[in-house]
Amino acid sequence: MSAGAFVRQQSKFRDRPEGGPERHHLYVALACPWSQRAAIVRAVTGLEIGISYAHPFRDERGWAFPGGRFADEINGFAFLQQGYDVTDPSFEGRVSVPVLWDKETGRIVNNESADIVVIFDEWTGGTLYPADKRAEIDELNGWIYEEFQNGVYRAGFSRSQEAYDEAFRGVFSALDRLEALLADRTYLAGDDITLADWRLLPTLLRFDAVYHTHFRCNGKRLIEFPNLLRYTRDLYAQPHVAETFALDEVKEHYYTTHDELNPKRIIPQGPLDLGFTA
Ligand SMILES: N[C@@H](CCC(=O)N[C@@H](CS)C(=O)NCC(=O)O)C(=O)O
Repeated sequence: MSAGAFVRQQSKFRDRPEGGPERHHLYVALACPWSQRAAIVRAVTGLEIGISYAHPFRDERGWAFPGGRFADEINGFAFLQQGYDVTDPSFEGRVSVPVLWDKETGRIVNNESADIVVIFDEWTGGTLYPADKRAEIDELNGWIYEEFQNGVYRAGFSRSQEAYDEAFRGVFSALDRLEALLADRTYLAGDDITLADWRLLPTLLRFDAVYHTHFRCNGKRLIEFPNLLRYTRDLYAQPHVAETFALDEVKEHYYTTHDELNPKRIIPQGPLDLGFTA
């Protein structure tokens, strides 16, 4: 890895839930791609679990619940930090979403989206992560996360030209690889939608509106990849998926929260056509 590379912190809470969904609650920010993964799997499986939405703007106090649509009806937290503090008073890392919360013990069970989507799938019958496809799904998840989904962040938060160049190359080689894969497959692992698809989708939805501009991933736009665009449109049109995509929140979050990248906090008007919403 190059000097000046962005390194994401490891998720701290990785426990398995005790009991079923009714005992739990999900905290997300729809602005956040890792949160949207969890929100999508909750929505498409019809999982009955309560959900609270953090406000898209984040300052040094972290994810907040200022009220209205962005209220925490379960614990009345003003900041998600409070949930981290009661779970582990010695926690000094960054307060991240999504969070799976145990209402009985009053603690965070898990704050890793990759785990949370598997838990949700198990609670709803396990059809999105079938045993015979697991190895293939895991292999896809590995490079897609590394090169593409975390790669856009590494490009955006690079502190050197070299680190940026390396991340940029990874992002576009992953997009080329996905484009080639989708030339003869409907979904990543074949004819059926799996967790690999729902994990990937949030990054594709944000690509042209945010990563292309804000994170300098401007080699090409998503709409220039015909197979990926077809695939994104298909997934976006599945029942309940569009409800989890809050474009205004996404744009507000990225363009107003990262002052080192966009100090004037001006939110771009475009793109006028994302290609998958119509
Ligand atoms: N590995 C975690 C990453 C979650 C994550 O990084 N979330 C971001 C929002 S997109 C966050 O909450 N960051 C808080 C911060 O950096 O202060 C997951 O996938 O659940």
